[in-house]
Amino acid sequence: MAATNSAYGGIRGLDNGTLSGGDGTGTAQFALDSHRLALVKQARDLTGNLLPEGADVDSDSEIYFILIVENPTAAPAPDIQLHDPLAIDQFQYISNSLEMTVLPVGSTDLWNSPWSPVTDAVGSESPDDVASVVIEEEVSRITFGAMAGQENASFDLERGQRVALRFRVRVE
Ligand SMILES: [Ca+2]
Repeated sequence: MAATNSAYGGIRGLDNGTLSGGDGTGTAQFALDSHRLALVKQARDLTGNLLPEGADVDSDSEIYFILIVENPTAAPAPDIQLHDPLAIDQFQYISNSLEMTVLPVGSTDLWNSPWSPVTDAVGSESPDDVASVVIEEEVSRITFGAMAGQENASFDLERGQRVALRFRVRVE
């Protein structure tokens, strides 16, 4: 979505020319581009095969969930935040299985890219890294980025990059 915005006054006392005509039609127009970054969630088996949507999975089997966000824009996307609540009666989070990777948009082999471990912990006084898992009575909350209530380190996604977070669950 792009919108051309007009500034209707000088900025900090600087006459930027926008007041000609008094309607913002002066020379100092600027454009604001805002993009909603798409979030993709995948389910894969333990060897990385993509499970089709609605696929049956056996009780007690383990699968991966992968959350992927791409920034195809020409500007960095600051402060990416993801929240994936898992109902415990459906999926049991496998402890210490969080991993992340960052790679260029369009690269095809996500599964075999280098994944780095991320801890389940939130951190005691300050975040220990960019993601964490908090197990509650009915929900496992997997979060990424500086989310209110479960603050991890913040994460900025550079332009043209894609970040993915993966973890294992056991199907109940
Ligand atoms: Ca952590």
